Amino acid sequence: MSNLEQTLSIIKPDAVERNLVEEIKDEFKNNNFIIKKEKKIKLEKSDAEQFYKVHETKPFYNDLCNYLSSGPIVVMILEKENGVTANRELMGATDPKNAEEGTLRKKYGISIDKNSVHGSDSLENAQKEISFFFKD
Ligand code: IDP
Ligand code: MG
Repeated sequence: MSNLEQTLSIIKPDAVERNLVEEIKDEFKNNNFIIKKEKKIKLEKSDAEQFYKVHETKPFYNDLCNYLSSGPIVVMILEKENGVTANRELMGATDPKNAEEGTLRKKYGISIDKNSVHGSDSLENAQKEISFFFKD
């Protein structure tokens, strides 16, 4: 049975800064994701704090929010069969050091904070994150 899912992807400041946007979008397209919507934006710190609210008690929360709001990002709605999990698999582990060969974070990530991409971790969070960035 078909299980088409939408998920939220972000190309983070480190990757935008290194001009990797087109290359990373091609990775998604080559892995049969459809980019339904996309926009390049720069967040205010308060936006990043709201987006990463689940992490507010973590020691890295402040740095994380400073980082995500430090430069332009590209946010996308991706669609694919089992899209949420498929995107997490394509991204690889949070820390590029632990990411498997061929994953985006292995290929492009610099460090655990500058790990190039964000992807929703569940269908419920995907829906929340999509409506956070795309209001219609
Ligand atoms: P995820 O992006 O793989 O879903 P999360 O645990 O949701 O990972 O963490 C959100 C982001 O916070 C990560 O992508 C990473 O950039 C950053 N982060 C996670 N754990 C650490 C840490 O221990 N130190 C610094 N940054 C971290
Ligand atoms: Mg996460």
